[in-house]
Amino acid sequence: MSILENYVLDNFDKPIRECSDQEMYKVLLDLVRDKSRELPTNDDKKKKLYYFSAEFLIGKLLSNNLLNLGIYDEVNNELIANGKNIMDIEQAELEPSLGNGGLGRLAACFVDSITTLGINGDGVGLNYHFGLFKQVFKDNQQTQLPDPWITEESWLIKNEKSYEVPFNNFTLKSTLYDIDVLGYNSDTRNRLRLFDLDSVTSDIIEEGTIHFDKTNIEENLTLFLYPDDSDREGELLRIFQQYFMVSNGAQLILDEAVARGSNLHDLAEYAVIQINDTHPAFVIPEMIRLLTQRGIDFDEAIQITQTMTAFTNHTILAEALEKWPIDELEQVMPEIANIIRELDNRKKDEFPNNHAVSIIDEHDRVHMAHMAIHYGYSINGVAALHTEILKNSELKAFFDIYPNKFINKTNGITFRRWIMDANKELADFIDDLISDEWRTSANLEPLLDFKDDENVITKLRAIKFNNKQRLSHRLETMQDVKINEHSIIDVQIKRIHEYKRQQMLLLYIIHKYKDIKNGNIPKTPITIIFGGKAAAAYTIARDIIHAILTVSEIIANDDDVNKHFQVVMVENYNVTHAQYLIPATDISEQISLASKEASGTGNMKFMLNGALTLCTLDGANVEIADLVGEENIYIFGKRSEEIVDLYATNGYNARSYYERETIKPLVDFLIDPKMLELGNEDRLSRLHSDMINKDYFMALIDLEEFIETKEKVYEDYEDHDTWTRKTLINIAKAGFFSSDRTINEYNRDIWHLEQEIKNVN
Ligand code: RUG
Repeated sequence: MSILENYVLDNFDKPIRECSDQEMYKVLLDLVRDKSRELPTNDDKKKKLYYFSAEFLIGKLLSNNLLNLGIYDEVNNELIANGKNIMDIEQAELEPSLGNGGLGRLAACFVDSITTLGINGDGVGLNYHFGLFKQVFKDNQQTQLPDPWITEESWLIKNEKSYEVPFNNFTLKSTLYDIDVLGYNSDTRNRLRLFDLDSVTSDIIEEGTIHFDKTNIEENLTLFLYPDDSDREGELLRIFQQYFMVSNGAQLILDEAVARGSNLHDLAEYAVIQINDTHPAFVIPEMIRLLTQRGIDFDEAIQITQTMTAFTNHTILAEALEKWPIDELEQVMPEIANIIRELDNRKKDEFPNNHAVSIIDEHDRVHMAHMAIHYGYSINGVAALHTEILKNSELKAFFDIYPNKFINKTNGITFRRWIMDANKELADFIDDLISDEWRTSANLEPLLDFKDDENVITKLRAIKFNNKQRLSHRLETMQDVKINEHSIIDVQIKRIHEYKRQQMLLLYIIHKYKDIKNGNIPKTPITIIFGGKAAAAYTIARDIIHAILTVSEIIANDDDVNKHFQVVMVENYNVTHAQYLIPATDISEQISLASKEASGTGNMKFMLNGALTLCTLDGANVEIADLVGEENIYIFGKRSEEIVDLYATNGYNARSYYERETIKPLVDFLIDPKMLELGNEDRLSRLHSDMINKDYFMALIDLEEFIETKEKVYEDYEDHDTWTRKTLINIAKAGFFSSDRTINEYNRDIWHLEQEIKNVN
């Protein structure tokens, strides 16, 4: 009997051919769940990693799990033989809304690699019912709606475990849901452990909004990821969420460690915690509290916790380095506030007069990162440049006292999702050229042997074109937008943030629009695509989205221009969209203000899929440039040291750039009558004024060089063979960015867990 027949007959009592896509999705879900359950967890191994993260942006799981189980081809062939298309079936799967951006996607790549390498490690987080939000465009503006994703047919499996979390005036009892995490050809599985609350209900959300009563903790706790924290109630809710997550996680750790034989004094031999960004940092005082509750002396509890806790920093932006008022912690969890005071007192005694390393500052705010650095044994940045900036400027005061705690771990991406699943045609072609050994080793360097092979170059171009067609089809069905499959596809997809400088690309678009109006027609048509969400309370980011959508409408309506130039903003950008966009892209926009992007991971995905990077020397772009060489990447803009210096000396004046004759007309276009006719005057004038008077992330400083470099990139594209040869070199050099390499390094240098010996690049 074939792999699917039994399942289909059991479920629906009819042949595959007669099942709907929805029914086939159910069949495949059952099949994958059964196969996963046959795999043992790693519980027989003594020590275990707990990767604590507020976000796990896992994306759809069906294809990925089939791939990891090694049955994708068998299933796919049977589907094809019965007139079914797996891509259509996958439409039935809702993408879990458990993350926001790079931080959450990194966590998802990591759990995949952890399992692939046979490491005993689970992810610990929360089960948000409505995710961050669903982005809907209305009148060229972003609106936010709940993004429900949990149905009978999601991957969540209810677990019996439940813990009590003691808040100030009440206790909440959790429910635990697991999602199995499969590794590539792995004979064990791990899990995402997502804590939830049965009493949470959507009834309290105001219809058509993401607003709800923020004080009703029992009913709202796990509704949304990052609920609006622009007022005190919102801050308190975030603290409730964070404490709920870590208290459950810490209780789980103790339970499991004791079950495996720990006497708690030796807990660090049984468990290691990785704190992903500051959101889970309360796990430190909570673990200390739980250990003392179980009879361990306070000093020893601190020491045990410290030897088992490591911290990853993902940003140098002050706004994202959380600081919570101590009185708010007192209101939510007084015992934890007391422990934090004690932890702070000890460090104030140890480092008198060194205010920069206080946990509680002079405004009575708790610096979560400071607590994690003092009371953890390791702190890592996520790209070489980022770690250097941490050591030399942002966290210098800590580096001076704990030089040995600092370590770099450059991010990575799982090749299972980002090429084997997202770009099957390219993956298969690579197999043909260099055998499929790269699928486990991530070593793509043998591709370099083909860089002068005309057939290979031609085939790479054909694959890119097919991926453009696939993208075009998707945009047409999802958003009713038709793009030109023969155009240059130029893409910036990431959270909308001023430091990422979507507004700088927008100014380029205005330049190009004017240029085409003046008769300078591009040789090949150009399509610029944006994707990304702006935090609901981040006004300027929402203004930027509005300006992009308004300019794109002007261009679309202009018959002098629209044949040559198109601007699209993908609605509700998510992992699934990324899987279509990235393989189709020619130009990867990585244009953050140098020093501000900790790493970036989209940059790695694009490179792996044969896009050329247009970038500043920021985050992991620096490492991409080192790998591919200057002739295979496009670099522009001020360097990180100059920018750090400008901030230190207050040396940037936006207006002096604005006054330049090349720049003024571009910025002023934001309030051109054409724009005001279609757009919202408040939003456009606010953005206009901000760019002239503030421009905190210096979009104008690099604008002229950016325009120049972009023109050079488009010109270079015209030499198709040279361009494609460069893309091949990029693909061949992408192996370093496999998350298997990253996780191998975390394990070697930080976690020290049992690992299967795998051939990791
Ligand atoms: O902005 C950073 C990215 O540069 C990085 O690649 C990613 C994963 O390390 O984390 C992103 N990040 C940082 N997302 N949220 C934060 C706030 O701390």
